Amino acid sequence: MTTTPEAVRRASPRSRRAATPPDPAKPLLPAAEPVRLLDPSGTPLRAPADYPEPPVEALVEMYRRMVVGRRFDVQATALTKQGRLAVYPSSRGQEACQVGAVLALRDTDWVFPTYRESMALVSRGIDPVEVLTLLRGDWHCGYDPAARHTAPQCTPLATQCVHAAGLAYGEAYQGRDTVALAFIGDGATSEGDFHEGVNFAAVFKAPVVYFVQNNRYAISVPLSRQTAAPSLAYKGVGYGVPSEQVDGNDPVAVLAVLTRAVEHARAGRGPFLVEAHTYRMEAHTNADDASRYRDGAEVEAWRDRDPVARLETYLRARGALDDATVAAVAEEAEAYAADLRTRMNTQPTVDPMSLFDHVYAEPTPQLVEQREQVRAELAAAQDEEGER
Ligand SMILES: Cc1ncc(C[n+]2csc(CCOP(=O)(O)OP(=O)(O)O)c2C)c(N)n1
Ligand SMILES: [Mg+2]
Repeated sequence: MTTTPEAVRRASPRSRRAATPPDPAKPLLPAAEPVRLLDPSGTPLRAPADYPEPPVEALVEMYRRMVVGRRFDVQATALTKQGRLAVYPSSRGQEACQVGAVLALRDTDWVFPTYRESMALVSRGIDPVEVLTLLRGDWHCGYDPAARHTAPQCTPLATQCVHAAGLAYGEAYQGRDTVALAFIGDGATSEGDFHEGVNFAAVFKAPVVYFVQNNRYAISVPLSRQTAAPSLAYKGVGYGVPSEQVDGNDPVAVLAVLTRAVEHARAGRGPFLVEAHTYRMEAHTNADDASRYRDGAEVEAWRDRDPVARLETYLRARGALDDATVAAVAEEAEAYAADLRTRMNTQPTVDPMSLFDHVYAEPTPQLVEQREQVRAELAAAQDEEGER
């Protein structure tokens, strides 16, 4: 049989197509643009098929928790100025992420927070005084992690990523359908522990949601000096982890995307990575001056994308929120802040000697020596006080 050039030309496109294997990375890839269900003014956009809009009651509850959470955050910052808190990392501007993560989970699921997540923890129902215990300078995290299914707030960057992978693997191994959600910042995705945690979770199909809050800064380091990745969500794909990016100041989209990510993990399909594009409105902590490394125009531009106002506008337009409810929520937030103020305005009673407890099961000789030194210094100070 002779093959004419014409026959080859006609046959080749199809055979070439048939020979191209499907791209295995494609199902893992995030959307080209962050998922968005509301525009910055609060006007609804068409929900993508993968991310149906959450029920309206959940969104009203989200609004309530975001308002209370913001008021808590403002109060905590004020407490640092009054000397009642040693340090406070604000999450103002990140309310949709803080509350959305909590609402996407069950109470029996585990949260692995960083120092930035106080708002998420109070939104989980943990007593705010307990949440602020560590930031007040105590040696313990204030709440019972096992009872609240919430790990202590992690200051060593990204270490919570491996803790979450281990816990989630253990839960699945014991036949429970618990999901672990690990918060992580943009800067911390450059840490080895982030990569080790995501890789372990992927290989062993641990039910973890890695939730990257990309607030565009790691203290003073801007995102452009942190990574050359097109989006932090692409960091999951290299480990075989399906990943998504979402507008982190769009509360409806955040809840929709995280709900799907949690469902994916709970169904036994392994970890999921979500990157939320958001912005830290305040300085890194009260000890930082953000005006030294970012200009006011940038901050103002993000003020226009405020997540609380965005959700309020949307819910009012839908008829799901009225003046009376808005006023009642504001009143609840004020009462919450007043109660926190009162309880934080007391001098905590701490025994300096407790510094040495719980360090080791058997104290080292150095620790014993240091303990004796502190005991002697305290006794001498007390004698001096008595003589005056
Ligand atoms: C292992 C480690 N290295 C450095 C630090 C100091 N540090 C504290 S916060 C921070 C920036 C982290 O930025 P990012 O991950 O974006 O989180 P954000 O503070 O913006 O929420 C750094 C470098 C640390 N806590 N731990
Ligand atoms: Mg950051």
